[in-house]
Amino acid sequence: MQNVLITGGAGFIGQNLVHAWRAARPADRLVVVDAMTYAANIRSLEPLIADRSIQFVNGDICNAALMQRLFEEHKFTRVAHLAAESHVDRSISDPEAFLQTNVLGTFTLLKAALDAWRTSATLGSARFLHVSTDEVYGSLGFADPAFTESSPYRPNSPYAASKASSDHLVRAFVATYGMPALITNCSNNYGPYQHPEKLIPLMIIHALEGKPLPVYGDGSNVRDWMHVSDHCDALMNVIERGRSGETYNVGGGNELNNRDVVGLICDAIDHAFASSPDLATRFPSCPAASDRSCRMLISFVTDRPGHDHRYAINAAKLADELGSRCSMGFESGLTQTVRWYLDHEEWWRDVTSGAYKAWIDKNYGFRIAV
Ligand code: NAD
Ligand code: TDX
Repeated sequence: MQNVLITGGAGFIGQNLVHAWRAARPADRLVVVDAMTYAANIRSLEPLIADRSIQFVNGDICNAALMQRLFEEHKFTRVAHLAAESHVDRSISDPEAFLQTNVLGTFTLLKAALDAWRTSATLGSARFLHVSTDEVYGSLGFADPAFTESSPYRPNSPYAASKASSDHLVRAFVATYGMPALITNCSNNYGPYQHPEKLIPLMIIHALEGKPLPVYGDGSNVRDWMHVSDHCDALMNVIERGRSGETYNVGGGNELNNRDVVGLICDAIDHAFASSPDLATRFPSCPAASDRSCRMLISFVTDRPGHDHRYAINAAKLADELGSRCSMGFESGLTQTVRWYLDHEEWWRDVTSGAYKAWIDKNYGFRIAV
């Protein structure tokens, strides 16, 4: 039985991890801490909060006194650190929060964990998993080999630079203080509960509403897509079985350019409308409601500044050492994800309209940033 802290547990990957952890390790005590930024959503966690399967704390990882108190109170033996500002476009227009949470927040959490584990003499058995990204390695050319754990760090966006800084802090805590920490660097995730600002949910929702599908530049940028359920399985495996102090790359092995991803989303929606006539009534503005392809909405727009060309992950270390492999193929994962957004219209409408913020304020008293 472990006492587990999951930071950022109300975010996209965090919510999926909380559910996966609860199902896989029912004896563990789970505490979720999340600052409830615009990216957070606790609707899916409500049943677990209500029946006390998890404890939810509305708090900021930059708050050193709170972090210290949580470690004292709960005697955490495992930390899965996911809390972050995560959207590259926001980091370009407003980078400050990225430095605050991703760099200073990670430092504050590391220090609280180290102090608590030193005091209780549990450094030898505790585990701190820092969840990071492939973006720290920068951009690959189309013919370059995939990133390995020894690829040099070359971050290009303020987001990537802030995550790279946090990785270096973790590394420094391992080398300097013997912190029992591990790092994972994962490729692009997709799946249920992803915020509609990210490529896949944004395109699904725009297509359903008949809005343009804004592909940056010429759409040739490549990402390595991974279903969030495979990422969560890998995280639980690494925190328990990974070698302390090591980095593990996590990747989907599904390299696709953005043009192709958006085309596949359009095809999946067209197909869903063809087999479910009620969708045309629910989403009358979608081209598929009048037997046209959603592809007609694809629109090439101004490129993202500093837009990385290609990410690709070599996940051989994770597979060879720990046996973790992706089980979800991209096309079936994407079809399931399109289905999830079709079946959870209220969830994403509440996020995009802001109704969720008002609801959570009324029911929980949390003020969510815009
Ligand atoms: P997300 O933006 O959906 O969720 C982040 C969560 O962190 C939110 O609930 C937010 O409220 C919370 N948070 C932000 N600042 C906080 C603070 N100061 N204190 C406490 N909580 C705070 O992000 P995500 O996509 O779920 O990503 C989770 C982690 O995984 C991040 O560290 C990200 O860098 C990493 N990652 C994401 C991907 C991806 O494709 N989404 C890929 C690789 C790695
Ligand atoms: O409207 C869009 N049009 C578009 O062409 C958006 C939102 C994105 N894009 C492109 C930019 C990227 O090449 O699609 C690709 C994916 O974009 P995002 O969903 O914003 O993801 P990305 O920038 O690749 O970063 C993601 O993967 C790594 C996550 O947001 C990060 O948190 C994670 O670390």
